[in-house]
Amino acid sequence: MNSYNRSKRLYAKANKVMPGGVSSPVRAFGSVGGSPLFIARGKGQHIWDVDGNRFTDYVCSWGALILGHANNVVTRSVYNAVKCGSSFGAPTESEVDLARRIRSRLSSINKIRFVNSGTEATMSAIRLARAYTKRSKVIKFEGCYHGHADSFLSGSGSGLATLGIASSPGVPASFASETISVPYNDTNALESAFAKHDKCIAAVIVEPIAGNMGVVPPMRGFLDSIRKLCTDNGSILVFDEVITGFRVSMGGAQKLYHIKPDLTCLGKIIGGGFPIGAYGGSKEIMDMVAPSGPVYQAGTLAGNPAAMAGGIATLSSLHPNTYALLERLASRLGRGLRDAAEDSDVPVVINRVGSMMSVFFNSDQVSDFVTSKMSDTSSFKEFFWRMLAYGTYMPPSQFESFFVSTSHHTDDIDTSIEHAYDAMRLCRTASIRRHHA
Ligand code: KE4
Repeated sequence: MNSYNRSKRLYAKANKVMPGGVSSPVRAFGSVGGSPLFIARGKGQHIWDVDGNRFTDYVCSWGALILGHANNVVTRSVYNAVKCGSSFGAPTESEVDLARRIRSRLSSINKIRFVNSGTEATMSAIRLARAYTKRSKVIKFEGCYHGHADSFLSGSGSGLATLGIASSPGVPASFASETISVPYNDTNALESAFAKHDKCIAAVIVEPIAGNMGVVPPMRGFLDSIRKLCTDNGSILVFDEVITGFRVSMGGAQKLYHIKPDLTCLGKIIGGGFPIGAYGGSKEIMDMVAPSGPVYQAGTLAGNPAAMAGGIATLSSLHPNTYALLERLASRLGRGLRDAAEDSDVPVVINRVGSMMSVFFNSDQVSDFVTSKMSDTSSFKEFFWRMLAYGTYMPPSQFESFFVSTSHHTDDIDTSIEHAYDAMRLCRTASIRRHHA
């Protein structure tokens, strides 16, 4: 049995100086209970907590570390960059390099602006879409999460779903009224929203593969219908590819589903584990961004050398066969977890696209936020802690995605699956006990 004593002591200290003892809510283990683990270091597919326990990591910094922890190429590249200075507040060659590498992979991007987080990317993209269309209303989808900007905090996934927060206080009703939430995968609801707000919709922002209500893939035709409705109504289609960008293919979800968005938001992988975000699109739209145009957006550390070096090293390590490897590893994990659940007659649905997946303790298809929230979070919690005890670190929420990196090996996957058989048996027993209590 693992000891988590040092983590517990640190958590008690952390709670005295930081809200919830964490720098981001979903890290606090809110929906699985107990104290969060404090992580001391990571290498490849493994992380070690401050008590010295080693875990196979399927969080991978929420998807940022597609090459695993402390990848040698990334680490060396960032070290060499910061030896020359960490920030100049001036243009650098590496920003041009990374911008050109992204542009060469995402044909919808002619120009790109770097920022410091996915939130900044989506917030800026929506501001730009509103300026370009001279409209104010934005449509998002229930269960999707686009960061914590005021426009996005109603009916959102990720930490809000994890903590059961329907919409955050502090967002004026006047702001919230400009955002319309409709169910994911519901084309009829989207058509109705467009009809109701005729020619007032500045943008539709969507996770082309939802990752923040757990993984929910787009149903056939869903993304095409969004594209057509935006085109027909003169609205901007924003693909939030902060997770999916370079995760599900070299060209992200837009390449996988052959959809050309008007704006794309990126983050996570393009920084190789360093603070980053980006938004990009056509020259016509992007040239509206200051200083080439009037739409203001700025940032002291935007395009900083560390994140640029991390991104360049990461993207230069990704090749078509990378995705074949990730597919083999992730499909093995998904199949194994499903088999382990079936072996104990635990109702589980696995949603997976490439190396992003979720295990829903649910007997029905999970295709939107309503069905996702019908999952048995008590069983997820049981499973989470059993797997943690065995040395498998899963995302501490039913409403997040597992990730596999290129540093995971089949024996890591097989060990996790082996442990899942036992964890599922214990879940089954606990579920029976709960139902008879
Ligand atoms: P950041 O501001 O956290 O860099 O990115 C916001 C964001 C935007 N769009 C999508 C699709 C995202 O998934 C995110 C952030 N993802 C969450 C986890 N699903 C970050 C984890 C956290 O909030 O601590």
